[in-house]
Order: sequence, then structure tokens, then C-alpha cells
Amino acid sequence: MERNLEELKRAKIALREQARVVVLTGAGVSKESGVPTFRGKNGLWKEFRAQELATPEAFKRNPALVWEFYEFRRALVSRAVPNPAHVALATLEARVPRFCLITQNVDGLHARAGSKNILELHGNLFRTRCLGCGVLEESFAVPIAQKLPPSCQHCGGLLRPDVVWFGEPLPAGVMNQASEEAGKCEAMLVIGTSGLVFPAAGLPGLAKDAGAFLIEINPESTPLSPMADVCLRGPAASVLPRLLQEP
Ligand code: BJW
Ligand code: ZN
Repeated sequence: MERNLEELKRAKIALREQARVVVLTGAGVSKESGVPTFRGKNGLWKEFRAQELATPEAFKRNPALVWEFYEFRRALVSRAVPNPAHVALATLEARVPRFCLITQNVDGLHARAGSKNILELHGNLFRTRCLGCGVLEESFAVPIAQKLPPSCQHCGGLLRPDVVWFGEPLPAGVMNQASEEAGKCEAMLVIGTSGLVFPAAGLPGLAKDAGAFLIEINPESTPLSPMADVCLRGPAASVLPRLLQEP
């Protein structure tokens, strides 16, 4: 407990003193909103096979099945609300001079909590991309169509969720911007990610190499923990509000 308080204090000071702050979030930040993580117990990949659902090959093989998985997720997230961790990050943005929130999450909960400068590395559950004409469209309708898979209103082509599957490149502009922000930040918060999926998992290393103070918030240790200056162990929804509490 003593050590935890000491660590919390060091993290508070770093956040208060640094003008350029970057946050990298993963599925753990939405856990308290009832959105399951991918790995670990009760993780999505325990129940569903990633290779059968989150790859371009899987979609080619059976688009309706892949859409069923995404419809289940879209319905779940539609009912969810941002938790105190999302809200704390929106509050932090308002008080830091240069702030950027990089998220691997596709649930859109950061934006719903009021965060503004967000880079979504793995896309968004509520956007579709047409494989025929390439048009990107936002849709919050659940279900998205009477019959799955949905088709494009403009060209009749097959629509896919605009998320990044294994083996696919991340949106180039977004990843470049994220790397740039990570490479010039003074403090980075790494919250609720297992640090296993690349290239996102490489961003804390870029920040560290540039001399940033690294804070990890996660109930478990991860491959990123050894490079962190401070590890705050606990659920993001309780740790983050305490971290932002003054003094
Ligand atoms: C809490 C908590 C609480 C719990 N509070 N915390 C280098 C080495 C090895 C492999 C590769 C490499 N580079 C690339 C690869 C391949 C691959 C990869 O990384 N594989 C590894 C798994 C081995 N990467 C890719 O394929 C990427 N593409 C790519 O590299 O393209 C290259 C290319 C270039 C040019 C042409 C073609 C290709 C794409 C990766 C896409 C990832 N997509 C997914 C699915 C998105 C859509 C969807 O949602 O369905 O993204 S996979 C899934 O993992 C999702 C997540 O964003 C991502 C990361 O997961 P995250 O967020 O870390 O969640 P979990 O569940 O892993 O962890 C949760 C954490 O929270 C845990 O630590 C808990 O302890 C913690 N937690 N409760 C705080 N209350
Ligand atoms: Zn189209």
C-alpha cells in the first residue's frame, strides 16, 4: 500500500509537470463499461476463435458469420456507457497543453466521454467500408441490416466493418501520426493493454527512447511493464480518477 501511494505520487508529479502527454489505451479501459477484453479469462478470444473471425480470410470465407460476431459486439457496445476511466481521460485532455489519445479500441467510448484528439489505430465498430466503391460510412443502427452481410447503398458492393484485422496494415496516416506523437511526448500513460499486438505495442518503446516518463495502468503485469517508470496496479476506472485527483 505504502509503495502504491509512493508510485501514485510520482505519476501525479510527472503528469502535472509535463506539457506533452500521450495516452495509449487498450481493451482494459472499457472493461468497467461491460465491454469484454480480448485475452485473459472472460476474454472474447476465449469464446470466439480469432482466426475464424478477425482476419480478411475469414471474411472472404464467410462474411455473414463474421458480421454476426460484429453485430453481437455492436449491440453490446451500444448498450454500454463510458466509465470513470474514459471520463478521467477527457478531463486530463482539457488540462494538458499538448495531448493525444491513441486507442486500439474500436468501441468509440472515448469520444462519447468527451475526448477530442483521438487516434483510432484499429478502426471503429460503427463504421463500414464498401469493398466495391471504398466508401466509408458511419452507422449506429443495430442491427445494421435486415439481412447479413449488409450491402452498399451506392454500388451494391459488400460492406465490411471498418476495423483492422490480423495481417492487415493499420491506416497509414493514423499510425504515422501516432508514432510521431509517441516519439515527441514527455509522458505516456499506457492503460489496459496486454502489449502483445504490434505495431501498437511498439509505441511505448518509441516514447521511452525519446526520454518520456512511462506510466502503466493495468491490474496485471505485461511485456511493457519492465520499461515503465511507474506501474499502477488496479482497474483503470478506479486508478485514473485517483491519479487526477489534486493534490
Ligand atoms: C485492465 C482491466 C481494467 C483488464 N483496467 N486494465 C511483430 C511481432 C509479432 C507479430 C507481429 C509483429 N508485427 C505485426 C505482427 C502481426 C500481428 C500481431 O501483432 N500479432 C501478435 C498477436 C503476435 N499484427 C497485425 O497483424 C497488425 N497488422 C500488421 O502488422 O500489418 C502489417 C502489414 C503491413 C503492410 C501490409 C500488410 C500488413 C494488425 C493488428 C490488428 C489487431 N486487431 C484486433 C481486432 C480489431 C477488430 C475487433 O475488435 O474485432 O485489435 S486484435 C485485438 O487485439 C484488437 C485489440 O485492439 C488488440 C489489442 O488488444 P488489447 O487492447 O491489448 O486487449 P487485450 O485483451 O489483449 O488486453 C487487455 C488488457 O487489459 C490486459 O493486459 C488486462 O490485464 C488489462 N485489464 N481489466 C485496466 N479494469
Ligand atoms: Zn459501394
